[in-house]
Amino acid sequence: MPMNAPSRALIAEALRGHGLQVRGAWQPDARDALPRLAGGKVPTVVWMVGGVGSGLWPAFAASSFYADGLPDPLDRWSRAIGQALAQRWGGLALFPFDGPPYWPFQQWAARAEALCSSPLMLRLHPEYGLWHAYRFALALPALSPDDAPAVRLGEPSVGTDVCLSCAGQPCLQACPVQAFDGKGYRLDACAAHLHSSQGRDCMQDGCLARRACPVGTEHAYVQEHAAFHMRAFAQAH
Ligand code: B12
Repeated sequence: MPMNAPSRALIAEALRGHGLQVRGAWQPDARDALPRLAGGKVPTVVWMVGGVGSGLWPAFAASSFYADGLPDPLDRWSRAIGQALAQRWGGLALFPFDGPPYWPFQQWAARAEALCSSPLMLRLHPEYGLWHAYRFALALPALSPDDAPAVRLGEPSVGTDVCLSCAGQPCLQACPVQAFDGKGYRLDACAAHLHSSQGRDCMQDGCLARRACPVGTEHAYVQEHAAFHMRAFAQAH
């Protein structure tokens, strides 16, 4: 098998020590306007890589990136891992935080596995709920023959919209400043709250609206991980 066609199992193995997971794959076409790979090759498959729950937290928190005091440690940690794997397999790593313009990670993610939109505008996974996010995508020149029949490639998201049938939609009731109305997100209201003393709960334990979702609560971020994201978010806004 060519070195540039790692199987899903091999990619998963390379990610395990970092606490990251393969989140499915999709097959790009010209409309996706992806960059060419080394040697002018067109990418054949894009593997989505992300974190589920706080799976990445122990590895990231133990890394030099977390401790070095420089800005954006999680993004720099992701870039180091993504670029090393891309180089190993003759591909390219694409990152959710490179932009604007940003790569449409949420649309890509829905092509790789079954997800639905949520009133919080985060994608909801049937098992992990809102407790998952993406660290990079690996665009590779070839798909391993081991995977061809097994991976979900470019199918539209299926399944019922879990949020539409959710009784009471607690996520929309939980935000102390009504930052969400199911159609938009009032970033200013959210950020002002986080900077006030009333925002301590969200800052310490994570967004109250996200925590109100009844799906996948066993995957909720551990306190340190939640606080890390909230701090990064509040510092930027
Ligand atoms: C810009 C951005 C933001 C901005 C949003 C500004 C705005 N109103 O658009 C700000 C800074 C507010 C933000 C905040 C957060 N974000 Co953000 N953000 C992004 C980023 C970098 C780019 C989005 C974008 O413009 N994409 C370009 C368009 C073309 O791509 P797209 O796939 O079509 O994405 C859009 C649509 O899918 C749409 N959308 C998604 N769901 C729904 C649902 C409805 C009803 C509607 C109308 C639209 C809609 O929103 C997306 C952005 O406009 C993405 C990473 C990425 N590259 O996608 C993360 C991303 C969307 N964010 C993410 C997260 C986790 C957060 C935070 C929770 C972070 C935190 N504090 O922990 C917060 C909270 C936001 C919230 N609750 O809504 C995750 C979501 C993971 C998931 N499960 O879906 C992403 C994918 C990053 C990642 N590494 O995984 N974010």
